[in-house]
Order: sequence, then C-alpha cells, then structure tokens
Amino acid sequence: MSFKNKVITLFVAFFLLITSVTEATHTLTVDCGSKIRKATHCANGSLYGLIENKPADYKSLVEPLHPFVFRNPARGGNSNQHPYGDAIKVARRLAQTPGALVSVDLADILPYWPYQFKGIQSWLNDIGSFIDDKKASGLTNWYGYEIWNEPDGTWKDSNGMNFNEFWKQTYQFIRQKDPNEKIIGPCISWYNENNIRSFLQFAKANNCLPDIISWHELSGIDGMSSHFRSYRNLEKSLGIKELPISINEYCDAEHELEGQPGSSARFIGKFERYKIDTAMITWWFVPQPGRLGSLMATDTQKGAGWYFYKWYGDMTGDMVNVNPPKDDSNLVDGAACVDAQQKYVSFIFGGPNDGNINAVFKNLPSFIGSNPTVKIEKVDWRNKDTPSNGPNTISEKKYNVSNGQLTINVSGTNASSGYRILITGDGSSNTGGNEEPINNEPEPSSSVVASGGKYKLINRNSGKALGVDGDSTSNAANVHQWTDNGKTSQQWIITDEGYGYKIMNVNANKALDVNENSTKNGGNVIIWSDNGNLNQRWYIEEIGDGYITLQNINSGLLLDVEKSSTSDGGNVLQWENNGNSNQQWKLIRLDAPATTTTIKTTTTKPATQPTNNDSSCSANILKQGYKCCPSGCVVVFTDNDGTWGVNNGEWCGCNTDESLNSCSSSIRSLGYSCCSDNNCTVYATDESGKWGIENDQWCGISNKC
Ligand SMILES: *[C@@H]1O[C@H](CO)[C@@H](O)[C@H](O)[C@H]1NC(C)=O
Ligand SMILES: *[C@@H]1O[C@H](CO)[C@@H](O)[C@H](O)[C@H]1NC(C)=O
Ligand SMILES: *[C@@H]1O[C@H](CO)[C@@H](O)[C@H](O)[C@H]1NC(C)=O
Ligand SMILES: *[C@@H]1O[C@H](CO)[C@@H](O)[C@H](O)[C@H]1NC(C)=O
Ligand SMILES: *[C@@H]1O[C@H](CO)[C@@H](O)[C@H](O)[C@H]1NC(C)=O
Ligand SMILES: *[C@@H]1O[C@H](CO)[C@@H](O)[C@H](O)[C@H]1NC(C)=O
Ligand SMILES: CC(=O)N[C@H]1CO[C@H](CO)[C@@H](O)[C@@H]1O
Repeated sequence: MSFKNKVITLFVAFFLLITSVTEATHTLTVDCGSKIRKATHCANGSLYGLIENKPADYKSLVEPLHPFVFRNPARGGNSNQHPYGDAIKVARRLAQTPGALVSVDLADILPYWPYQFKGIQSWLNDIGSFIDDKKASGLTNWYGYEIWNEPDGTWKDSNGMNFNEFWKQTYQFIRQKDPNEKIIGPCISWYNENNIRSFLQFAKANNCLPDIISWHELSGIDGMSSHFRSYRNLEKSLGIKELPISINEYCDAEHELEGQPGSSARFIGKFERYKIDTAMITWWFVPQPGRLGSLMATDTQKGAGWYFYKWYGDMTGDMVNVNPPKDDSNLVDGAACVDAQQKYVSFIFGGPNDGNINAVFKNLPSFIGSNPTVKIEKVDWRNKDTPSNGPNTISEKKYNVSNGQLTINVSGTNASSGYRILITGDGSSNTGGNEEPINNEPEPSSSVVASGGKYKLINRNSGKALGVDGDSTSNAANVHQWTDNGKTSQQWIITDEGYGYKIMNVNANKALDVNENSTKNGGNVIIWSDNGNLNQRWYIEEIGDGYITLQNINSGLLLDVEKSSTSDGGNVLQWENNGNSNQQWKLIRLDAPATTTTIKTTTTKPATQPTNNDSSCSANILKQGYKCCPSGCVVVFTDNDGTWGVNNGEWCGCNTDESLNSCSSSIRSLGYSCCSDNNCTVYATDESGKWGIENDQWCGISNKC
C-alpha cells in the first residue's frame, strides 16, 4: 500500500462515517416478480480454495456449499508457481459433485512470481504436455483454460513478444490441440476499460476472442457494477457478442475481509444482478490454500463466511431483482431467490449500513399466502481466522402480507455480519381462493416488455403520452406529456440491458434520463445520449390492470407527472412511490411483435543454495510441515506464524531475524515490514499499530523506539 492509498483509505473511511450520520435507515427492495435467471450460485468457487488434501472432509465441508468453479494451477509441484492444488488431482476430487468444475490457470505451470517465462517454445511444450495429461485423465469437469494471469502486471515484452501476440499464439495452439475446451482471458488484475478494449479489438481482428472474458475485482466493491456495465457497452461498441464473464479473483479491497459475510453479500448481490457466469473468492493468503477462500477459519473449522455461503448455496428456483440503496457504492447489498416448488423466498444481505435495514418484499407470489412465517437470522464475524458456531435466529414470527408486499425492519445491524430473511408460505393463498398449482411461478415483469420493441407510454391519470418538448432531438431536451399525436417524439424503444431497461426516444435517438443523476424527489427527466449510466436505466414493474411503473435505478424513484397534471405540456419528473395514478403508465406496442493485483508480493530471486537448518526459522512454520529457507531468503509474505519465502517453488520459513519481527504482528500480517530500529517517526496510528515510512513504503514502528 502506498502512502497515497493509505490516505485515500482514511478519507473513504471518514466519508462513510459522515454518510452514516446523515442517514437513518437503509432500504433494500426485493422484487419477487422480477426474475433475473435460475439460481446458479455463480460466486460459489474460490482460487486455490480446494487442494489435493484440503479441506480434508469433502462431504461435510465442500459439498454443502454446492461448489461451482474452483481455480487451480495446471500443475502443482516443486518446479511450479505452487507446490499444491494440481488441477487434474483437484478435478478428480471435485468430480464427486455433479456440475462442479475446475478452471485451469496455465501460467501457474511456471515457477516464481512474477512468472519466470522460459520462451514460447518451452511454454507451448509445457502446456501441450498438460493438455495431453488432462485428456488422458478422462475427466470432463473443466471450466476452461486461462491462458495467462494478470498480464497487466506479469507480462513483459522482454519475454520475446507483446502480450497480445503471445495470447494469439497460445490460443491457436490450444484450439488446435483441444478444440472443444473453452479459453478464458485476459484475467487482468483490475478492470481497465482501455486495456480490455485494445485486447478485444486485437482478438476480434485476429480471430482469437476468448470464450469467457475475465478480470479480477480486488480493489473496491463500489466500482464493480460500473465495470460490468462498461464491459457490456464495450462489447456493443465493438460488435462483439455477449461473452460470459468470469471474475476469477474477487476480494474486498481490505484483504483481511476475505470471506466476511458483510463483504461477500455485496459481491454476491452484484454478481447476480449483472448475471456474472462465475466468480472465485480469494485474496490469497499464501500459506493457507485449501480454505475455500477464507470461508474456513482453519484447515478443519468453518468460519462465519462458510455459513453465509451455505445460505447462498441453498438458494434454489429463480434469482430475483434486489434494489439496494445504491448499487455504485460500498453500501449494503444482497441477493434473493423465489422457489415456487418449495414455496419460499430467501434473501441474504450484508455490508455497511446505519444499523437499521428495511427489507421490502414486493410482488410476493401467491403461494406465500397472507400470513407467512418470516425467519430472520444473522451470522457474526470477528475475523477470517476465527471459527464460527453458525447463524443465530434474530426472530421467527408470522407477518401479514398486504397487496403482495411485506416490510421487515431489522435493527442493530452492522457491517460485518451476514443476514438472511426466509419467508415460507402459510399454505393458504392470499388471493383468497384456490391453492396455486405448483408450477405457477411469479411472472417476471420483463414479460410485459419485448426487448427492442417500440412503445408509447400513456399516463394513467391524464391519458396523455410521454414525449419530448417541441419534438427536440437535443441533449437535455425536456420530457413532458402531450396528447397522443402519433409522432415519433412520443415513441420509445425499450431494451433489456440486463441491469434494467434502456428507453430510447425514437425521434431523437436519445435515452430517457434523470437530469444530473438526481436522487431527489422532483429531479427532472430529460433525454440524453445513451451513456449506460444508471440514471438512464429503469426497472419496469407490472402493477396490475395493464399498468406499469418505471423506477429509475440510480435514484429508486418513479417516473411521475408533476402535480398530477392532466394538461398538455405537464412536466415529467421523478418522485417517490406514492401509489398515485400519475406514476402509472400503460405500455402500448407500436411495431409488429417480432418473432493486484494480486500482490502475492513480489518475489523473488530464489536463493540458490538449499539448506535445511531447521532451527533457523519459525517453529510455527515448521509445525505446518514446511522447511526453513536457505539463508538470505527474500520475505514474500508475513503472518502471525512468521516470515515466508519461496525456495524451488515451495514455501519455506525465512530465517528468524529479530529485526524483521520487532514490530506489531498485525502490521506484519498485512504484509508490511518493520521500520529500522532508529527510525521512530510515527506517521499514522490505527488498530494495527504505529506506522512509519521508509523508502516511500509503510512500515511498522520498531518495538525498540
Ligand atoms: C394480521 O392480520 C390479522 C387479521 O387481520 C390481525 O388480527 C393481526 O393483528 C395482524 N397482525 C399484524 C402484526 O399486523
Ligand atoms: C419499518 O421502518 C419504516 C421506516 O424506517 C417504517 O416506515 C415502517 O413503519 C417500519 N415497519 C415496521 C413493520 O415496523
Ligand atoms: C456485529 O454485531 C454482532 C452482534 O450483533 C457483534 O457480535 C459483532 O461484534 C459486531 N461486529 C462489529 C464489527 O461491530
Ligand atoms: C452521473 O453518474 C455517472 C456515473 O457515476 C458519472 O459518470 C456522470 O459523470 C454523472 N453525471 C453527472 C452529470 O453528474
Ligand atoms: C542453524 O541456525 C542456527 C540459528 O541461526 C545457527 O546457530 C546454527 O549454527 C545453524 N546450523 C547450521 C548447521 O548451519
Ligand atoms: C529512516 O527514515 C528516513 C526518512 O524516511 C529515511 O530517509 C532513512 O533512509 C531511514 N533510515 C533507514 C536506516 O532506513
Ligand atoms: C449444488 C449447487 O447448486 N452448486 C452449484 C454452484 O453453482 C453451479 C453453477 O450454477 C451449479 O452447477 C452448482 O450446482
């Protein structure tokens, strides 16, 4: 962490504090009528989370989470990046869970970090031999081949060619040798639109587009959703069909929060909302592989994260839309499912909030009945290494449903815990009539709109059509209502963008937009060039009698005719849902229905003389079965067990040197070194201890100061 980042972190923390003082309650709305897709558990795998012998008890620790894709080194051995996690061996273990797959990290064949590339021929020989072994294994549970890992940090043109050229040669080699296996990339360490754009342009021009696009999300939850939107817009602008997205490393920017329920809830919420194909949890605490990405607190004990992912893994039926207080932020978020067969709704959530959360369930399916049982549970987290006894029930009681809606207030919530609200039907039917047939699932709201169709929108209160003032085609032209006149300025093309609808004026070819991202009542509605921002995206919800509401995703407010005007020229703006008919619209179809970067801290000139002086390093490291490194080792990782180095591709304990251990162990466990004994100037103090700076790097102030 650089000094600048540290300052930013403190600033962000301060900012969150301010926000939390000014708001009292956070509301998450679960729209049970708005389906996203079937429950997939897309986020249910991890990087190096499953290895040859850990977790040892597969049946009770791995299987219940319904694992999907684990990411593993093509080879795990002494001359590779990692001595464990061998893809073929792990795929064999995982084969006992139907549907669970291994994503193969080919770059991990190479030793050291960053990878020691030995030339293209040697590379193709290495991966060719892996492909032969993979085929000979007879296993079929593969997600695909990842050609390289974090090229933005680990690829050097001095390897003999630039990354794109390397990608192309490797891609062609794999296609020829194993034509039916998927190819995944570029696996950059953080989402960088320019980087992805030039990669896609090259790949399209050279006929080597990946089957699955991939990048890492390790530097902040608040930016993630905008990355997904940006990527989909890039595809469109380049004429590339939608590729499945794999976020094959994800973790909170604060890496010690790996697996924390409050952190994970937000990842899961956004992955589901944007229909991510797969995601693998990691920060990658180097000496702790096989812990399912810190869902396990130790090699054998479950952490709080494990129980949270169990809730997630237990989800069945359809995932439905959750509207969080703010998608593009660090605030509380979550994911929900509706299962019409088993007749329940499950909602899991967590993350920074003000201590009170309102969960609003809309469009509850009729099988839930009028008086369902609502169970509210939480699972508390102390840190990633603390075992958990599992969830506690906060309350379990009956609630009354009215108009298909239920509001549940949870108080005393905090940022680190995870929560679940489970609603089970009362066996009656809130329509007061017959029991619903088992397959009568809630209609998705999307069924009222044919994506790409042309519509006019008639306000229920005034009977007038949504249009653009003066038939203008300019940015910022005002949107109003006017007598239906058949002009194209009153026609709109509505397209499902995956994260809500885009509503484009036919005459102006501009999007229905809330001016200046307003999130306030009265924020004006205009047209503006489509830019993919959330103030141009709307949820469409059927409210019965053939009417809908349009909810702006950015503000959560509804499209509304100002002061219930019934006149021509009445202004259109946004207002909170008040149930009035000036917020209700009829859709009339006009066209014919178409058929870090993983720091993995920089190593490492491996020491050349292996020695095994087993009294020269930490006893805690030796106890775990590792050896001491040769003298003069480079520290690549520090934790409470001591300092770790790498020798011949294997982890080892660095020599016990007082000066390396003479400061706060919390600071060392974050991967920082101790400052020199004579440098006692404290630049910052936090819960980890006192921080100094040396050579532009943060360091822990020596205990001798
Ligand atoms: C639920 O409805 C029943 C019957 O209308 C009523 O007696 C009861 O007080 C209601 N419960 C709550 C919590 O509102
Ligand atoms: C939940 O909280 C909201 C406001 O925070 C309040 O309007 C509502 O009445 C509360 N509902 C219940 C059931 O307490
Ligand atoms: C979150 O709340 C639980 C109790 O509800 C508590 O045990 C835990 O320490 C809290 N965590 C934080 C970080 O406040
Ligand atoms: C609206 O928000 C988007 C996304 O955060 C931002 O890029 C854009 O600049 C904002 N526009 C205005 C006018 O503030
Ligand atoms: C092993 O390391 C210890 C502590 O550093 C040292 O005293 C001892 O001489 C070393 N032994 C050998 C055989 O190098
Ligand atoms: C002590 O800190 C100062 C100021 O950052 C730096 O110039 C100096 O090199 C440090 N001394 C050592 C021994 O690292
Ligand atoms: C058991 C289970 O549901 N696990 C799932 C994790 O996600 C993948 C992808 O959807 C499913 O195939 C697994 O079944």
